[in-house]
Amino acid sequence: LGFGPENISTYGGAIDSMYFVILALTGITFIGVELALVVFMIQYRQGSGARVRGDVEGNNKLELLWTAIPAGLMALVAFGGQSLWATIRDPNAIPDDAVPIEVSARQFAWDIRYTGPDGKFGKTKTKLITEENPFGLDPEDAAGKDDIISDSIMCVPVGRAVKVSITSKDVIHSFFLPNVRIKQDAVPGMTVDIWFQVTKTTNQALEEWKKAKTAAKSIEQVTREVAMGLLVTSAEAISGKGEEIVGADSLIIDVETCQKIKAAGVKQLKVYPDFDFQIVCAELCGNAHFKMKGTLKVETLADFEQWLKDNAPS
Ligand SMILES: [Cu+2]
Repeated sequence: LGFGPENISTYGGAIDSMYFVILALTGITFIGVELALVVFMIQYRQGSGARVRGDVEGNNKLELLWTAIPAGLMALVAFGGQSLWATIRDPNAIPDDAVPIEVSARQFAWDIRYTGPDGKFGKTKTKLITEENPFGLDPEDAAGKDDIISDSIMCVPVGRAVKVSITSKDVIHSFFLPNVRIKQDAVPGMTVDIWFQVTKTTNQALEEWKKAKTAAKSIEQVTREVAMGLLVTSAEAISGKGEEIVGADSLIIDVETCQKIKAAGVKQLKVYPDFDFQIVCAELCGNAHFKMKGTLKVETLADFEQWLKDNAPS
């Protein structure tokens, strides 16, 4: 319904709808109450001569009504959201075939662990935790030999459920995937499981976004924006020649490239800034909290398996 960033999770749409219903209920109530306040302020302002008539001690009917209506609305919201809450947060609702992933938060990054080919996480010991061994993997345990550890990049397969077990090594953080509509506190000494399933890959989202949202800009404007720090990772020429420069894959366009593009005769182009789904920390956790970001890479199952292989311990 247009709140927040694009939804890419199976249950995100239901959360957005519920968000809208609650916003509508509370919004209408807010406007009604504020309007009544303003009307009474004007009506009974000093010097208006207006006086409250009769007894203001109490009106049982009115009091019953304004207690019953909010209570009813609250109950409606609570019961209406119950099944959605259960789908998302009931540990028994986590699909059995979900890909297991562990997340351990620290100031100011996310350590992420996969089981590796054996499907088992190796044993860990808190006292073995170091910068090089962020999970404290026990070298004695064979199950841990193939565990894959990634710093702040979480790769997940599209269309498959993923189970994430979240904890923290230092202070309370909050693991937040805005596009997936999931947020869970990362608490030291405690592990909480969440799950989600993503409906489109990063590449699909990027292609759709390119089609829908990108307007052509003049080469002069692009040069200015790049000079000011916009990171452009691909572009498309609209008029003039220069396809060979602009069309190159995984090209980072800097001011110098802009000048080349201009010299080649391109007057207008569409530029595509760097695009990724983000992992953010939603709990003020220290002085670099704002930098505590990660990347959620959504790949096809084949590319996900390739990513695991590429990141396997050597
Ligand atoms: Cu944090």
